[in-house]
Amino acid sequence: MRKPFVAGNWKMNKTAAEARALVSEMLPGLRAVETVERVICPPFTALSTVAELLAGGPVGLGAQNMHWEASGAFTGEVAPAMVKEFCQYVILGHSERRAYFGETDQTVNRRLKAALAAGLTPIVCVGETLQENESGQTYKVVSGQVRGGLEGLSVEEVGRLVIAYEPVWAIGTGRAASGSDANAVVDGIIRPTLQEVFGNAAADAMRVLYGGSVTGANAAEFFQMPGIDGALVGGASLKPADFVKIVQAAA
Ligand code: G2H
Repeated sequence: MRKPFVAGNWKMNKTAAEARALVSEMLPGLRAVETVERVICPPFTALSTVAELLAGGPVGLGAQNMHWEASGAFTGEVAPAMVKEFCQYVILGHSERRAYFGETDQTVNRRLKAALAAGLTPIVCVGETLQENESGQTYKVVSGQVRGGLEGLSVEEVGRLVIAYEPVWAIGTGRAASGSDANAVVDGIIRPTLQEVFGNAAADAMRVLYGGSVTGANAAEFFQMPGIDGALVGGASLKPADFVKIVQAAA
């Protein structure tokens, strides 16, 4: 009942010219997997180029962040309407934004409200660090990120977003969580928190992705889990054969 969802987070990789070549290579394979909602999230500077390649097709386009203000004196920032001009999706609160750029649950919440108001589908990232995991704080941290990030949203708004669970210790390290570890957080922390705050139906309907060193070789292990509805893919989304394989595994 929850449509599988796979998004590729290119992070700070690929010029517009390189993006054109990469998307052209993976597009036929991505187009073919109709039962999966599939999304590519290149850097801002490649959005216009990639939007042209995806126009009118089934593959969605997302940005990797955006500001909450509509316009004004915010040097270096990108506004919701600027993202919406090219994209249908936006990643918010990625752990790299939290760790390196001061992102907090409060700023994620502001971005999230602005993204929903702009008609974008937000992909909201949550996840604990290694130190938090090892000191038994996973419940507190992840549940707190869900509560804080989604604070003040209506049930209808919660129905228009996707959550990505990305344990920070598994990101870009080649050390993926196990499928059952990830599922334990998704169905043992994230959905119960949603249930408490927004009710049963909202918790059941929420698509929750796993992210962190997902590859063509390990994707199926996550997609077999009852609570995991797809993946947010970093490194492997830059490899056409691997990314198409991950999307196929989600079908
Ligand atoms: C987690 C993920 C994509 P990777 O950041 O958001 O990246 O798959 O490279 O661990």
